[in-house]
Amino acid sequence: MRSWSSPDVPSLAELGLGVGPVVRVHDTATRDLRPSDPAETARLYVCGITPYDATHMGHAATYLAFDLLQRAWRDHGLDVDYTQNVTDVDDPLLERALATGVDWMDLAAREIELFREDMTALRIIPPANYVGAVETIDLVVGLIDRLDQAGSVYRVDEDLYFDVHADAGFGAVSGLTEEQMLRIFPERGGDPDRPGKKHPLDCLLWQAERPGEPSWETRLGKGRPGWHVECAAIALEHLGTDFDVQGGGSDLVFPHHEMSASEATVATHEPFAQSYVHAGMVGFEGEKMSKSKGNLVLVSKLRAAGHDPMAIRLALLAHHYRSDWEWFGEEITAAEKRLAVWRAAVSRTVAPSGPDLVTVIRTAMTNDLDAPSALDAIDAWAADDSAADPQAGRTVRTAIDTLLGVKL
Ligand code: 5CA
Ligand code: ZN
Repeated sequence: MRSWSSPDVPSLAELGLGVGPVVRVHDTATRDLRPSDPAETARLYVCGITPYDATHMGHAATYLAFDLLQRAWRDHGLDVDYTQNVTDVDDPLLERALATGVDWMDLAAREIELFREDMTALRIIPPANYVGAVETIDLVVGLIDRLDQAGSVYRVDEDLYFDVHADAGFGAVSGLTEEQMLRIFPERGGDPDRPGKKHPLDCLLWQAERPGEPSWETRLGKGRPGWHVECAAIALEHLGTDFDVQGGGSDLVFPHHEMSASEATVATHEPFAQSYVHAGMVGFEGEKMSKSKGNLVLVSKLRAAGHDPMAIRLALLAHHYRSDWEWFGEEITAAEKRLAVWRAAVSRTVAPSGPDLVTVIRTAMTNDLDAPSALDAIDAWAADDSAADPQAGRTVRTAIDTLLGVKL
């Protein structure tokens, strides 16, 4: 499906500043920082939205994290091949459509369009391949066939399940014990207690048609794909195996990323991804952000209230992508102040050394995307009126655009 338009990402190398260091990011599977340094092209998959609601600050924070990763890779001289999915048919979407009396396809189309607008406003680099589940049914069927050939598929009533223990490495992404998995699984769409399953953690691959729900006629029968196998099929099709980074919010570590990785590995006999990178969860004043609590902080609402999208972006950048944090309303005011200070600072005719600050920003960003440290360094540079580099304003303005995506 259509992606959104890309922000311009200026090249620091073209300003004579060379390239940035190798990017290191935290890998959930090894619980360590890992260098990510492919030969030419970095391959990235990030789990996209389920389009039943508008983009909130948590979604925005997650997509911003992977935008920063792409900027750091590019600054190191790499191309990036980026795929993101849209879960445009799934239980939460169908439930919301039913509850609000809207056609599920119209609901999805409306929310996807709003998401595109929010991402464009926030200057988030778009995926080259933006792929919906609905347009991927054939790919999913193909992957389920491969899993079946590997002997890892079984039937419960008319539905198809994946035998997670067909993958000897099952559990390697999350590092959770079986007890922990069993606790989390039902909270995140799993059905451990369904009679007929071989193991409680086995996950749904194909759901046979249910009355009143959309379905597709395929050689597996009439039905629709399970969630995890969708992302596995899309990633394998567009990126191949053993791609550089599988990303999303930390709520996806288990079961989603664990299951997708196992399914892909059993089907291909190759690793799914090299690193699994997860953004922390954003809450609201001490609570989980959720529609039912009525406390969603929507990017579109902040924009409509007149807040500069670059201030929204700066407010998000003030938190390390891996930390869980809470949104409090005053953050946007602080970000607006910072934006004004920076805009004035880069407009100075002379300023402290630009290249020195660029080195500090690059070091911070390639050290697990440490945006808060980069912001601190820029604040200090903006407050310093001691030196006299006539090029500094231009250099720093470009670096902030290139590496942090903030247009001053
Ligand atoms: N469609 C699936 C992924 S295949 C899904 O999780 N959709 S979502 O709309 O619920 O979330 C979209 C992305 O935002 C996911 O990467 C998810 O991990 C992330 N996300 C969801 N809620 C939050 C939150 N409160 N804070 C940070 N990231 C979040
Ligand atoms: Zn996904």
